[in-house]
This record gives sequence, structure tokens and C-alpha cells, in this order.
Amino acid sequence: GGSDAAKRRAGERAAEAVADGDVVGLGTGSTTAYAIEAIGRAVDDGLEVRGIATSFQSRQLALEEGISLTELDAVEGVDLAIDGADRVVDDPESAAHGTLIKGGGAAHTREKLVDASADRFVVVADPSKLTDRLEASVPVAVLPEAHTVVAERIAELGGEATLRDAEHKDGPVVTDAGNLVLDCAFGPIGEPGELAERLSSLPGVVEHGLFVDVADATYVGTDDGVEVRRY
Ligand code: DER
Repeated sequence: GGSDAAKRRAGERAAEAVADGDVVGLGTGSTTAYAIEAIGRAVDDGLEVRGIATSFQSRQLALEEGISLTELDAVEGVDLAIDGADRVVDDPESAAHGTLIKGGGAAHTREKLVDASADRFVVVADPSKLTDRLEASVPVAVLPEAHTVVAERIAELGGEATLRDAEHKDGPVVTDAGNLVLDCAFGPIGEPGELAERLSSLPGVVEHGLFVDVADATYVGTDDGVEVRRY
């Protein structure tokens, strides 16, 4: 991925948006990790926040940083969610401006729930994530026993589904929720909203990585600062 300095700048800038008393969605991945660490430092300085983790990884990091954790059903609402992305459409002329592909970390099921529940959802990214078209694979979390039938339906939709193999475990990646992940290559995605609805309607699909009309802003870390996109 992109440079650590760029990721750090984006994450730390996003952490500055956290206000005292906030409930904060804590995203997954290496870029959001910088935001979580910055929030941890602010907590050490007295900031009162409750975090909602989006994965086992973000839970572990939040606990290490001393951020107290809660759950969606224990709070009135989520004030701010900070999360990374694999792709961010960055083209103000495009109807898909601000659309995301997420799921590189196989955490997108809970990420989407928390990110979409927040009053404000801010993406943190380095420039390598920006694109003017969506053509990367879309991660699709599926019930384990459904992976072959969903792969067939993806093929009918013109996509090619690949079961995501684990690296430090024999067999496929198993998500925090106990599901498998199909990485679905569709080529250039002209109508992400349409594809998102089709994927959501497939029996056996738990969640897909197209985040359409979810993000409110993206903080892009550059080598010398942070650019903010608002949607
Ligand atoms: O899985 C996800 O959607 C994560 O946010 C992830 O893909 C982004 O990870 P990174 O910040 O390490 O690139």
C-alpha cells in the first residue's frame, strides 16, 4: 500500500475530529490504526470516548491503547466512524464520487454496519487508494456452505468469484463472523449502486464490499499534508 507517512497523516487528522463524549466507530486496517493510536493518546490526556470496534484486530488495538469499548446496542448512536478503504472513487464529475470498495481485510461486514450507523463516516486513505473508476475486485462475505452457489450466481452477473485463501492457516480465510470471502472481479463497474443491490439480494451473501453513499468525507494523506474530500 501507500506510504506510512501518508497513512499516518490521514489517520491522525481524522482522530482530531473526535470530540469529548463521542461514541467512535474504530475501523480496521493499517491506516485506521494510526487514528486509533492517536485517539489512545488523547484518551491518555483525558479525552472521554467510547469506541465500537469493527473487527477483532481493531478491538485488540483499542484495548492496547486503553480506549474503552462498547457495542451498538448499548449506545444512543455513533457520532463518528473512522475507517480505511481499498478503493475510493475520486472524481467529482462522477455519480460514484465517494463510493468505496472495502474488504481487503475481510472485516467489511461489521465495518459496514458500524460505518453506516455513524452520524458521520470519515475514510482515511493514502493516494494509492484513489481511483476515477471502480474496477477492483469486490469482496463478498458468504455463509460458508454457500460459497459455490454464490460463485455461480456471481458468474451469471458477469463476475468471476475466487474463494480467498488464508496465508497463515490452511484453507480459506474465515471472517470474524465465521464467514468465507469471495473476491469477485467484474471489470469496470459502471453502476455500483445497481451491482450493490444485486449482490445484497443473493441468497448466501452476508455482506459485500461496495460502500455506496456511505462515506461523508475522505482524508487523503499526502507526503506533505492531508487533502480532504467532502461528499
Ligand atoms: O478491509 C478494509 O476495508 C480495510 O479498511 C482495509 O482494506 C484498508 O486497509 P489499509 O488501511 O491497511 O489499506
